[in-house]
Amino acid sequence: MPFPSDTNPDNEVFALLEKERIRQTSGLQLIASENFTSPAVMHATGSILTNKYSEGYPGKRYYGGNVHVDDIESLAISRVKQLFGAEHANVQPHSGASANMAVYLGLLKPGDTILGLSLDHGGHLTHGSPANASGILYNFVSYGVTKGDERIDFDHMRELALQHRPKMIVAGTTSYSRRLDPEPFKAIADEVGALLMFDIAHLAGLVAGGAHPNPVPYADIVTFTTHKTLRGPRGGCILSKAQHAAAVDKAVFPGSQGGPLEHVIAAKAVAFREALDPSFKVYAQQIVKNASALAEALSKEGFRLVSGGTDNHLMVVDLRPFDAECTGKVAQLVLDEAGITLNKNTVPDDPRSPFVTSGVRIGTPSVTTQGMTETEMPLIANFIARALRHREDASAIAGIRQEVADLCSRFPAYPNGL
Ligand code: DSN
Repeated sequence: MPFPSDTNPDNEVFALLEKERIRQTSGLQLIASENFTSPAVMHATGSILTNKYSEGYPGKRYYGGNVHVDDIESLAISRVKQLFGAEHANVQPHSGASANMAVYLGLLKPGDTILGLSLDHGGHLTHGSPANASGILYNFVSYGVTKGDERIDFDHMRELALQHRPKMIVAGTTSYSRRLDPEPFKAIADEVGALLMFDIAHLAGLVAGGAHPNPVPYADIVTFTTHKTLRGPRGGCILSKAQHAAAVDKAVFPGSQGGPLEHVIAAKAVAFREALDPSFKVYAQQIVKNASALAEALSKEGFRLVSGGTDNHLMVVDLRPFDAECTGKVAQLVLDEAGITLNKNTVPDDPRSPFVTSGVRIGTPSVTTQGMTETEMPLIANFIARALRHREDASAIAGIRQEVADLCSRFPAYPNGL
């Protein structure tokens, strides 16, 4: 029986997909949590595995026909364990949020106390935001960054840990530009007898490529997404010490998820193999070099970098010294018009709401995948500065958009097409 789309193609959806392909490849993608994944990863994501149900784990499935699925999931598990040196891996979480919630479910009880970095100082919704299930179900206490150097305030965090005796400490960030050394987190967790969870959603590719310290030897649990610096498909993953393996697996399935997305798990396996390739180390180092160069160039253009700069793939830019009237919301809209995609972001203790903000977050994973280096970063900083200075001038913005497109055409994300 033919599929309806065989004879009546869905031009509506596919025309929109084509527009999105053009948007992604003709503009600068500077969202720190995005990347261009490889054609091989996309191929696996769009593969025949989308047809298959496979609740359970390799060798212990509820449905038949999982012989090849078992091999694929086992491959993903063994590759990711090798990549990070982990004792146990669960590759089924649909996302980073699902991974984090499964960890809390598996290792804690509702109402337990957890320490997490506050959202407006660079943490994540699932690190205890009152708007998120993590903050609704668990007693999160937030630590933050210092007012002076805008780096994690470990003295205050230790005081909070001694005062609240958390069951778990969550280390991990979404908009924090500095190294996250595992040792101080581990020391405080050990002092108060707390479990240590590291959420390296943003940093996974840098850790895999050796450009950032690996928390796996220190932490009870490490969670991450596979689609950011790691450059895989959209999805999540949990690594743990062997002693937590059964609790983690039970919390993912049947605790919080049903059928795993085996097409995405196949794509994760492909991405893990790519990250094991020696060239990935070069890529990870280049992301960091590009971020440093971009931060320096933005400073020269008059922007203030939160914490003064970056050690990783991203920077948070405080727009106020550049132009007190230019909010993050306005900057995001203007830069969109100029073909530069980034996101508004609060700065620490931002007087403006998260819908308006005083800053933007900028990341270099995507432009680095395109092959840009330190040479191109001052150009990008200049596009951003000029667009924001001339934000009322439509022809100036159109001109910058063309310059952006010209730059991107010299660095195609997919030189062999898609
Ligand atoms: N949305 C992700 C980010 O942009 O950092 C976090 O989940």
